[in-house]
Amino acid sequence: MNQELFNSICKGKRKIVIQEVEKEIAAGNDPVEVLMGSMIPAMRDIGDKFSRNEVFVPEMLIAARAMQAGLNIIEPKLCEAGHEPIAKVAVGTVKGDLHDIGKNLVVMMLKGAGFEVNDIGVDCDVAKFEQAVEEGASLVCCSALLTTTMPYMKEVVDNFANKDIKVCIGGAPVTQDYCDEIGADGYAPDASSAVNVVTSSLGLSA
Ligand code: B1M
Repeated sequence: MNQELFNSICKGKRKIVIQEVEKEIAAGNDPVEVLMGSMIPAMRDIGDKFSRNEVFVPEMLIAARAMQAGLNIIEPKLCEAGHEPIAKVAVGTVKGDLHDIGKNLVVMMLKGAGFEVNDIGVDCDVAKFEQAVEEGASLVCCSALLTTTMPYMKEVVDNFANKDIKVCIGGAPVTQDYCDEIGADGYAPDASSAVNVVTSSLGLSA
């Protein structure tokens, strides 16, 4: 774990985050390791502090901005693999939900695995997912971070139920049980497993 990177995300020190991520990449360290070992744990830590009322929304926001600055450096490294696009998918955070870091990671991992990804952003209603499908996506990924927005995933699933479009879901409050309950095609607990779930839902070999 890079403690300096972890601390600077927690404290929202964007410039130090950029420096530390650049240092890690220059040293030849695996970007996925940097992400999983230092950056994601920092976001988890800030969330735990928020739960204990030790930090508030502004601190979460500056931590998220610092995290995103680091992700912007990591993204091109993950996508350097240079695969031919294997399928087109769309990824969005559902209606009412503005959390986008996990969604951005899913986008990055899918791109890195060779998918063409339409990132449709946050606060996506069914019409936005529909539009992405009209633009060529054969599978949509829904992200939700709030227990209050998670139920919207069922509306997306129901919308595509009789069409040949797969729906995969994920996000901190989402579980495999919930996936089964609403009839989604797949659930992934993290961005790396999202690649496997999307791949198998589309019937592609890993
Ligand atoms: Co928010 N927030 N937040 N927040 N926030 C949480 C989610 C919370 C758990 C904090 C807490 O209480 N401990 C809590 C939700 C509680 C609940 O619903 N039960 C919460 C709350 C309450 C709120 C507000 C309501 C606070 C308020 O205003 N009073 C508000 C809601 C705004 C809204 O969306 N309408 C709010 C606002 C914000 C900020 C804007 C300040 C900021 C978001 C900034 C941004 O995203 N640009 C923020 C943040 C940063 C967080 C925490 C601290 C971190 C989220 C994060 O980025 N995690 C979060 C606490 C936590 O998660 N522990 C919290 C890191 C990220 C890498 O993980 O997103 O889980 P995650 O994504 C993972 C997996 O879940 C999975 O892969 C990702 C990578 O491995 N995954 C998928 C995600 N989507 C997937 C889709 C897939 C597959 C896998 O498709 C197939």
